[in-house]
Amino acid sequence: MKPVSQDKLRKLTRRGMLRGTVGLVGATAATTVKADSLLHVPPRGPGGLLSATSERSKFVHLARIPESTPGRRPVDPSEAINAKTPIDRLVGSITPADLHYERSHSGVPDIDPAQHRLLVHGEVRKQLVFTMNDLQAMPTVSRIAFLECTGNGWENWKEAPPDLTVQNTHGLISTNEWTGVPLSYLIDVVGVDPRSTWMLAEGGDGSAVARSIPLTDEIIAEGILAYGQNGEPLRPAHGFPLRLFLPGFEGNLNIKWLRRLKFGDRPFMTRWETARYTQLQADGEARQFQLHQDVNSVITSPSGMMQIRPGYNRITGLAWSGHGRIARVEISTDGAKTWCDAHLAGPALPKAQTRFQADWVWDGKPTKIISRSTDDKRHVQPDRASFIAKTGTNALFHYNAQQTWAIDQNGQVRNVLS
Ligand SMILES: Nc1nc2c(c(=O)[nH]1)N[C@H]1C(S)=C(S)[C@@H](COP(=O)(O)O)O[C@H]1N2
Ligand SMILES: [Mo]
Repeated sequence: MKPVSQDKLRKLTRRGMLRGTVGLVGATAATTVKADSLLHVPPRGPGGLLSATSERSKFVHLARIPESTPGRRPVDPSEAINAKTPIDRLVGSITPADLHYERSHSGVPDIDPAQHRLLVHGEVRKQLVFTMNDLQAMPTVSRIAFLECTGNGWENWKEAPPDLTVQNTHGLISTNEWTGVPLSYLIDVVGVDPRSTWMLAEGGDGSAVARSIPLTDEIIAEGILAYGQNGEPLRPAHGFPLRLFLPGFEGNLNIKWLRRLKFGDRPFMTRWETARYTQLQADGEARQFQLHQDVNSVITSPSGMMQIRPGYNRITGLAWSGHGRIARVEISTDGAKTWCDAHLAGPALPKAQTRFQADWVWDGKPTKIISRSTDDKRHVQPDRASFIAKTGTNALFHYNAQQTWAIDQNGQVRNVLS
């Protein structure tokens, strides 16, 4: 990008301030130089050795946050149940596989793919056991899509701890490319009885996570028996050698270390959909099988615990919806009084995280910044007050209210409810 002179930058920022809007004005803080010269550019140097696999630069520090209970770091690493993605530090919309968030209920089993088997039984014409070789000989699909734990955002149900980062509040979502056998293909191979309306998927880990999955047109058309993740075999943490991947549906249904699919005409009512993963409503009734992940977004920069300066600041973040494509993201920099469209950067793929950005000139006065997304099915991300009015504060899952970041007079960014 061509550097912008200080003079022009001042004009741009003044224009931005006068209009009090956000947009893509192309302001930059680069230094202006007088001549075409390498004077300001460090010299070249000798290179290091090539290696079998490449590592991140020693200047780049990216790590997931392991958690024991929501918001608490485990004292003993064996107590971790979650590891959250550093979404404040990533660019674009794809999550590196080693930084994909993780939720494992009883650790990561060490499975030899040569020994692994998938049993398919119940209301089918042929009950079959598949090896990984059998599955890998079948036609494949690849799909870039997000995976999100239904617990993502639960820190802010009742209160907003001010010292949380966006990794703490929204780190249970990631976007990868998933490759495997279309569920519809497997259904044809075993000859699922048309009266089968549900499928039980069971994992091969100690906790035996098992979920009943309704065989809707959407799930049959889009489900994948995945063995590939970002171009390589699944990582053990994410289900090696085989997992179920259901784009747009709650994380828990995406059974890892998949060992069994059973077809039937009613839900199997496992403890994971009776005791766990139900939603306690405001009226005390519990809601079952709330399966889609709703439209959502969050500003990842500036975000919780960052410090900004008056003047030009680029706002960027991620938006997603389990119902389809992100159609629009709006941003408010005045505490939800006025809204402006953000720019969607990169592809807005269906059921994938979509990067958005906007230029902003901060006048140095305390304010609040918020994003609000809309998907192509016209779902609009709710503000917190209307979300809580509808759901109450007893629930734990599927929090998708707008996230507010407050900025004080020192430029310190904090998590607040609204
Ligand atoms: N077998 C099995 N499958 C599982 C789980 C598990 O603990 N065991 N966790 C579930 C939950 S709660 C989520 S959010 C996703 C997390 O997938 P990831 O760890 O690849 O991000 O896997 C789901 N599938
Ligand atoms: Mo989850």
